[in-house]
Amino acid sequence: MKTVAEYLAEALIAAGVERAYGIVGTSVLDFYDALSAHSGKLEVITVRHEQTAVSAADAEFRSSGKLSCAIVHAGPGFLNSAISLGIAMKDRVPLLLISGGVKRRLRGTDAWLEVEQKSVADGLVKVYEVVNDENDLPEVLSKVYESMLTWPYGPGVIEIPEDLWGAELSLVKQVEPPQPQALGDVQETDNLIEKMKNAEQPAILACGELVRRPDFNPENLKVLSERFSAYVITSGNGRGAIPEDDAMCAGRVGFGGGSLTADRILEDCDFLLVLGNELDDVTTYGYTLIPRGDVVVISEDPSADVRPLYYTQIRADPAHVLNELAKKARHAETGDREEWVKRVRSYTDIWSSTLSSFSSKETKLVNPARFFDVLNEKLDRDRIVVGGQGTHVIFANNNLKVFSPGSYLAATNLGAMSYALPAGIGAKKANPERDVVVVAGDGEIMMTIQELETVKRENLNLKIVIVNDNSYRVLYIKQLLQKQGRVFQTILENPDFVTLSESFGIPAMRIDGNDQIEEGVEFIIQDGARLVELVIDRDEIPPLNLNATLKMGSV
Ligand SMILES: Cc1ncc(C[n+]2csc(CCOP(=O)(O)OP(=O)(O)O)c2C)c(N)n1
Repeated sequence: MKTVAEYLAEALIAAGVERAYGIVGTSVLDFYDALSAHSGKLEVITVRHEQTAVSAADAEFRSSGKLSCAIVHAGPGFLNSAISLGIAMKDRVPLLLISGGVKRRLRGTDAWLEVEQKSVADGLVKVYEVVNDENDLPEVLSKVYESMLTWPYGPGVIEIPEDLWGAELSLVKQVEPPQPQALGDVQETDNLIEKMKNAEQPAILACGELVRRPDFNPENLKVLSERFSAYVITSGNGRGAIPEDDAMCAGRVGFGGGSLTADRILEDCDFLLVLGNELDDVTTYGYTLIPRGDVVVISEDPSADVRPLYYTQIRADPAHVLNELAKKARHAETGDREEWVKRVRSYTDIWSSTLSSFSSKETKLVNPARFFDVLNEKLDRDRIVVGGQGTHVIFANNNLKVFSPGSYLAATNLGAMSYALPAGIGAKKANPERDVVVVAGDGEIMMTIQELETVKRENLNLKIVIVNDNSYRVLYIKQLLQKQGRVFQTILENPDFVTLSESFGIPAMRIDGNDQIEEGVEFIIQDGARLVELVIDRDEIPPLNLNATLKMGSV
């Protein structure tokens, strides 16, 4: 006979879950005890805040496509995980959260630890199940897997009351996550090929929904794009759908680190094929920068129904449709689009020269763009870049390229600060051989700085760059530009990041001049965890589509 704790531990292992991140508490102590017997197969990693547990599990899926797990204590532990559940939900990332719950006999008595967890989770998770009877667990597990891994993907929670862990199941049934379903032929693909053929200025928007699908094949995106000179622009989640040094990749589109080339293509194309769920307010600067041409969205995401743009929608798995389209594109007549190619080249030239003039600018303090340009050259091609929320993420977008799907991680659609370091931890655990770089602002990192202890204890070879402008700069800049310079509550004082990092046992270096850039990059790429603080001037506005950004803020 297996107890609930033993059954769940073994079921997770059978489902291929390799790691669980969490913080222990009385409500999950029995589960920890069961897991201790399986540590060779399922590694348990203690973190220093529950939001880290969930975002680390989230980052594992984004960067490796494998399901991961978090464990939290009832009540306070669960509440601490809320922001990370929201981040995963908005970016359509599956992960399993196991939460303790109050003992069944105390439920509804306003007991110690008791809050309405399920109500709190409403809208933050795809599925929330409370197990009331030990024999329900296999069915609950199978229901949760099914829901998390059916599009839209999202986090799932299983709440287990403290008194249930030791109960023995009378029937033990093996439960595994569902296998992806192959879909039948999509009728509309001939029609789409015709639209591509007839377009003079075609483009493709690659979204998170495309890259997260198991059937996504980047080669096919390249074929479709090359055959029709349909430039690929991406959302934040779609970065790496096509290598960012590929001639057909025009970069990330939209607010918070878009390339001007991509923004212009979005506006100018006469046919936009959207593969996925993110023709949204982020990619269109709050719908102020919208495609002038025909738009077809291929998505199974419910958000496609509520977006205020008019377009044709085909409900289908975008990866599957892409594969069909690529097959047909190989034999289709594709036409000549010399004018379009020339025009895009002129956009690219303008944007490249804007970026390089910013990088070569002599600055009072360090020029962060130049630092990231040098770092970009030194990292392995299969690097993973993790960005925070704020102006600093512009550098993670503009100056650090990624070359494969799932290689750029950020809380794109919740727009949440505090994701970068937790996600860096999960990404590195799941990909120990790959370079993982966390790009965080001073405001961003101060929300989770305690996780340096996890980085040290886990001996993670993680690279952390703090872009320190001693401010919540994105809001500071808005106050300068939109509030007639009335700066209020956006200037900060920070600890000495180098001493702080060293106190955790992580070697660190401060760079406050451009003459230290080379040395700083050499320092950070050394083996082992390293932290570099870039001291920058908050008044140097980085390259971005300022007009679109300001317009977005004013409507
Ligand atoms: C959890 C959370 N709180 C507040 C905000 C609003 N916000 C967005 S960016 C930002 C400032 C970020 O500061 P920092 O990390 O230093 O980045 P910078 O803009 O200075 O590069 C704030 C307060 C948010 N997005 N998320």
